[in-house]
Amino acid sequence: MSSSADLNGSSPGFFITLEGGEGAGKSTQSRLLVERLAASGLEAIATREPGGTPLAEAYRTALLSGAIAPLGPAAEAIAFSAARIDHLDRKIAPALARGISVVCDRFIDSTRAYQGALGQLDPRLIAALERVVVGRYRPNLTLMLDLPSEIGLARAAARRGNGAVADRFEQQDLAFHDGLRRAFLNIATEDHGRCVVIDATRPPDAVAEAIWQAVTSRLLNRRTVEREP
Ligand code: T5A
Repeated sequence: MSSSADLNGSSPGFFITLEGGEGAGKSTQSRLLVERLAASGLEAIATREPGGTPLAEAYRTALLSGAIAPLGPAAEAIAFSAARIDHLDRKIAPALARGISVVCDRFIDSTRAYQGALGQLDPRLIAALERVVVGRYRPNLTLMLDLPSEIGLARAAARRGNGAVADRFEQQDLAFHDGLRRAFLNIATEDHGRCVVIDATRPPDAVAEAIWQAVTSRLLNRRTVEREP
């Protein structure tokens, strides 16, 4: 596994991210995973991007309203990254330093997929932003919640309810969301040491069980083996 949030050090905290298209179930599963980690004796917090701190939530409002969209995908990538700096500095890094696991709904792979692959940004810009912003705080494990775009968009629309307006990214057409799904799957293939693809079409409990198996085999059991004399 690449440089990650202190997996081999003294901190028992893990940095776990959930990624995937709109309505894939990331928020639902973040909450369930934090509960399961707590039940197994690991203190954990759920957080999200963009957001997680007051300043980053202000960026979220601007980004999801579409106010930054006219400036183009480079400006959006920079704004998501600025929000990420505050989120890392004020919430993620301090929690990990205290041995608290962090479960984050979206992180660097969303920038890679939305602004990088679909925004057609130069991969060198995305890589440079990650290097400057994320540094050593690479996730220990990324769970890619995969499902057909139509299902995810229907879930997101049902949750939003009648009359509420879709945000700047949900408003994109189906081809955009299909491309997004491919981009996430490509990331998972390229970075298979960090990523596990989870079939998110199943009921929430079944998805949660698949996630727990991935967390157990990729993180919890591995650490036990690493610490054996
Ligand atoms: N973005 C973000 C970028 O472009 N670049 C970046 O760098 C970052 C960080 C964030 C937007 O910003 C973009 C990507 C996004 O477009 P958001 O509101 O956080 O916006 O959007 P999402 O992350 O897509 O969040 P959603 O809330 O829409 O979807 P979730 O969290 O994946 O799904 P969830 O859990 O809220 O579930 C949606 C509905 O489905 C039901 C739930 O009860 C809920 O009603 N549900 C299920 N139904 C059936 N079966 C299951 N297994 C279900 N799981 C959940």
